[in-house]
Amino acid sequence: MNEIAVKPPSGRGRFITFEGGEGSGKSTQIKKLADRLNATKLKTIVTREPGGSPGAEIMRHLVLSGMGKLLGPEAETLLFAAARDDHVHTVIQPALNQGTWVLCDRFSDSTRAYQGSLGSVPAGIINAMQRVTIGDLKPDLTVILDLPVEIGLQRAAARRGSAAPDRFEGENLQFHRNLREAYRKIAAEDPKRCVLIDANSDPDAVASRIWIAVCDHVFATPVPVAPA
Ligand code: T5A
Repeated sequence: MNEIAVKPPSGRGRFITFEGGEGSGKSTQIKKLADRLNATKLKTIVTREPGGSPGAEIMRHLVLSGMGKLLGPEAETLLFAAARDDHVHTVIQPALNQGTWVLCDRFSDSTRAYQGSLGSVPAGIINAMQRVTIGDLKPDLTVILDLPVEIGLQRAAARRGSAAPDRFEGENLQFHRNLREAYRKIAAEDPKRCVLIDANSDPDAVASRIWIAVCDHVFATPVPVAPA
């Protein structure tokens, strides 16, 4: 594909988030997209949640160790929100203001899916936390990677090796099936922002699908064709 044929938009940076179940390939695909955007000379950073800033990385350790679970679903949600608040204000918003594109591995849809749909935290509480932490900030595009949960969990287990599963990887199969459905619902409810990508193919094929979505939703140009 002729990457340089894409004319980068100017002004504020664009905000693209990646979502999906465990082992769905978010980290792999975010790196591929960053490489592709860098080839268009766009300044791009890759970050993640929970984490992405020094303060939020401390919270990441707390929640993924399972300590947040002991406090109950609402308090655990507050920990994710506190991490997001620091990340948004110290990393994401300043970068966007400077014209940098921000690719983020998980964002507020993770809270909606994991703590809302699966953790039964009421939508009113999640919305209130969101107003405080992210205000009007909304991704320009959210890529939701979709694949059978058994495959995602196998990939995550193979990558983990002999290390113990983290707080959410250790949940049962039904939890992960419900999670997949929660993400499909999020995609269906907000089709302007979200694109559901079939992630059950080799990494390059998945990357091509994501690139088409980026061209369509963010660049608002047709996918560049390979030169003759
Ligand atoms: N969380 C997070 C909440 O509950 N609420 C919140 O608000 C937020 C922000 C974060 C956890 O926190 C929870 C959700 C999560 O449980 P994490 O450690 O950041 O945990 O992990 P995850 O985000 O879940 O991501 P994973 O590390 O599990 O997987 P990825 O990033 O989706 O997948 P990736 O790219 O690392 O790939 C996994 C393996 O599969 C291979 C890779 O090489 C790798 O070995 N792979 C493929 N193999 C075959 N075909 C492909 N297409 C492949 N793509 C990747």
